[in-house]
Amino acid sequence: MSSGSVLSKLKPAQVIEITKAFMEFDDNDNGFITAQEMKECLGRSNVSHKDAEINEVIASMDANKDGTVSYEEYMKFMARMTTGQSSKSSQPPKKK
Ligand SMILES: [Ca+2]
Ligand SMILES: [Ca+2]
Repeated sequence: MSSGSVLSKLKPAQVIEITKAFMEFDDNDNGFITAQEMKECLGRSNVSHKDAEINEVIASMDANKDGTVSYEEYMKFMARMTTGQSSKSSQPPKKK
């Protein structure tokens, strides 16, 4: 069951934006983002990044810890980011 309450807070335009970004990241169109794909995508757009940071972002999105980020995991993560209090995103919550 996929209907999360966070998702319903997003505006349709935001959902479209976020979905587009997902498709950009998902280079081989299999519906999952890997750290590798995200690194390559950022590399293509000349966004400077550290591998360790990407790994961290992927890990924080990867709710079921299978090493890839599904569309659903990604959407939930982005929904939290988008609807959360702080709009600046680069500080993933520290978890023990
Ligand atoms: Ca993929
Ligand atoms: Ca996953």
